[in-house]
Amino acid sequence: MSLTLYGYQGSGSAAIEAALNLVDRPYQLVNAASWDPASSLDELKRVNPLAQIPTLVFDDGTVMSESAAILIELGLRHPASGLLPEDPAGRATVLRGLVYIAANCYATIGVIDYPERVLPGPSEDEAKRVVQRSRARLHELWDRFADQFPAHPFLGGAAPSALDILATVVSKWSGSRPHLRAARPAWALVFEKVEQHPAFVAVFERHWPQQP
Ligand SMILES: N[C@@H](CCC(=O)N[C@@H](CS)C(=O)NCC(=O)O)C(=O)O
Repeated sequence: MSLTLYGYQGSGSAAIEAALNLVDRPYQLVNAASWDPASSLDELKRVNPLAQIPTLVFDDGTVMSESAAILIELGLRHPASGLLPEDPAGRATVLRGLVYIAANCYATIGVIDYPERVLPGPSEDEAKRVVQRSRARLHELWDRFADQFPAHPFLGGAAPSALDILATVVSKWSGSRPHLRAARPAWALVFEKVEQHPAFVAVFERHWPQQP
C-alpha cells in the first residue's frame, strides 16, 4: 500500500506533491475538493471531516492534514532530503516560517475564499469589504514574511526546504505574487528558483500550467 494524497489542481496539495517528489516517495493521488462535489469528496470527508486538502494518508493508515505538519513529518522521516535543514538555526527558521505561513497567510486566504464563514449571511457589500481587507492584510503578512526570512539563495539556505515549498505554493493565490514582485522584487525571485528546481518543476507546471 502506498501513500494516498487527496488534492486538486491549483490547490495546496501541490506543496505535498513537491515534497514527496523531493523525498522520492511514490503516492496515489485522489482528486478531491470541498468545492467540487463530483470529486472524491465523500472519501476525503471520511479521512478528514474538515474536507480540506492537502490530506495525506500514510501506508499504515495514519491521516495527516495541515500542510505545515505534513511537511515537517516528511522532513523528519527523510532527514537527508533537506526539507528540514540539519543545522539547528536553519531548522528553527524553517519551522518558524512554516507555522507563520499556516497561521497567518493560509488562514487569511481561507477568509478571502469563504467570507461567509466569518460573517454569516453577508450582503454583497459586506462580503466585498471582508475580502478586500483580508487581501490587504494578506499582502502585509507577506511583506513581514519577506523581511524576516531572507533567501540565500533559498529560504532554507543552500537548498530548497519545506519552507520554500510552502511559501511558493501559498503565495500563488489572492494576488500575493504580483504584490510581492512589486513590493519585494529581489526577494520574490526565490519563487522562480523553487518552481524551476528539477524536483518541483513538473508539479508546478501541472498545477499552474499557464500562470507566470
Ligand atoms: N490549515 C490547512 C488549510 C488547507 C486549506 O485551506 N486548503 C484549501 C485548498 S488550498 C481547502 O481545502 N479549502 C476548502 C475548504 O476549506 O472548504 C493547511 O494548512 O493545510
